[in-house]
Amino acid sequence: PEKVKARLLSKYPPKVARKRAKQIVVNRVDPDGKTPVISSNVRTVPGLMGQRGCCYAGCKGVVLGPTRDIINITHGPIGCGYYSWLTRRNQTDPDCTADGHNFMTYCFSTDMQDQEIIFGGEKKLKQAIQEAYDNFRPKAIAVFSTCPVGLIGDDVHAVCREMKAKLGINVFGFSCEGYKGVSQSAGHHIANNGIFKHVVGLDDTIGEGKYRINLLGEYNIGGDAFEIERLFERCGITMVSSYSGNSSIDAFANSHTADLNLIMCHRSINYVAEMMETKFGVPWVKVNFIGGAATAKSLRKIAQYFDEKELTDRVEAVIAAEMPAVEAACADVRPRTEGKRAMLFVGGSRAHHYQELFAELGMRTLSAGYEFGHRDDYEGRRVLPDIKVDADSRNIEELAITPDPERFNPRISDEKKAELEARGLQFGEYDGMMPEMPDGTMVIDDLSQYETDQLIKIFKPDLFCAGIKEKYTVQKHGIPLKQLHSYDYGGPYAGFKGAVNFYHEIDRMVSSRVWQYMRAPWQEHPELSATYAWE
Ligand code: CFM
Ligand code: HCA
Repeated sequence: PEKVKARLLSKYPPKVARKRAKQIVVNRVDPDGKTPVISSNVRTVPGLMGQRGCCYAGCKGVVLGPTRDIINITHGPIGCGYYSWLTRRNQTDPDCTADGHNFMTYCFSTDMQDQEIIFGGEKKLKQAIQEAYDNFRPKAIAVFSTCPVGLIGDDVHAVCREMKAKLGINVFGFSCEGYKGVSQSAGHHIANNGIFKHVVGLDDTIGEGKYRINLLGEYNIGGDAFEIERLFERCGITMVSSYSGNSSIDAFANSHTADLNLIMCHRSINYVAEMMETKFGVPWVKVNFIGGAATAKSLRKIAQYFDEKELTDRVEAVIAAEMPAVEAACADVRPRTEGKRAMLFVGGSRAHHYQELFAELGMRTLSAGYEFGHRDDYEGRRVLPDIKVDADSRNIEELAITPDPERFNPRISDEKKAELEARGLQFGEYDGMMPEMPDGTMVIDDLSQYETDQLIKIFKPDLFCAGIKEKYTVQKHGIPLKQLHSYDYGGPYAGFKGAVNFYHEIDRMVSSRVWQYMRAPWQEHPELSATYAWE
């Protein structure tokens, strides 16, 4: 791997190579669980083609887009709204709320033109909010800023305050201009702050259910949340709110009444979990519903927390009833998937979570990395105190949260917490991706297209996992690509049923020779071939 690293860096100018050298790391795991340091959450070198998205994508597209009954208005040129309009395949079930509101099938935008860039866009934004209200009578309207909004100085927050007073519904804005921060990760933070400031805690009603949890960082891509909700229901666990797959604004408003937060995607939502713990006393634990064994383990964690025989028995009964089908499906495909080699370069959590599913299939992960994960997502939260806060991160507001004078209520006593910890339940912890990756594997942050091509040439993996921008270039190398963002029209892959779907999909992909049979035009007609001068 050290040689491969040197080869990846060899074509870069010295300054670029020095920067990338800190983001391309050969994993070493020592017995104390220490990992090498990886540089991450830093600016992409201009000129390198990367995988990342923008701050607006993280705020509107990722965190708030999946909420069905908030009208999300993109204040900006139409392309931003259009790109973030359900391309992520986040599903929802409007029958879950009484009014049946579902605005996700619409794309709301102020469709900013040159006129607004020159004379300002606040007037058009007010009109758009009014028009959305008149047509749909929603409970809430949210406004999302795109790059030009910050550049021309429109005050979306003032417009939202004015329209909130005028219409009498919740109207709030986000300064999530695309260029803020270094990736969509900044947008997650801004979205977390906004939802916490404007929505969480508005409804104190304690609903029914004995075991009341929130599921944080699960976005119902390809129906994942539906499968997890099915399991909760079977186990007798009540989900107060999900953040934010299949979610509604009323559930967010009430979510601080839950007794436990489960964090699926740590990167995108850890801020809400931390703030809810500080203000209301709700503890959080990390879960992972990707993989059969991981799902069973996560359900057991919930049972361990509530520590009541009734729940533990029921969770065990559900696992006993559902695992055999998962194990049978795995045993069926495993002779064909065993020993196959995968690479995963996705977002800020899936490059980690999906390694469990591949391990169940007997597949090896040669190399993996996040687009925009931070050091804690790679190395574990224990490195949080060592992370240097740079100017780009300092630009993102950090809310000062204190315990609520009336509503702060620690859900479990310190003694009980210590007892559960002694029994292995970790609170407020995430160990990150690297401690679970084998020694000598390559961990690469913010992978570039050039590095993608080189890795494929050097390793010839059996499967490459990434997104739509990488898909076709990888297939042109003769390697199948599985989109771990949108799932390529497939899914769900979470929970027990999801694992079975995934096993079959991966069997199909690594057992098919279709991409190797493809011949590019220049391979059949040598006169079309050309070489780059620098190669
Ligand atoms: Fe979390 Fe996500 Fe991901 Fe993410 Fe994303 Fe996504 Fe992703 Mo695409 S919230 S970090 S910003 S798990 S949209 S559902 S697939 S990059 S790995
Ligand atoms: C985003 C959304 C995205 C993009 C996926 C891809 C998603 O980052 O804005 O590049 O294929 O999951 O839809 O991550």
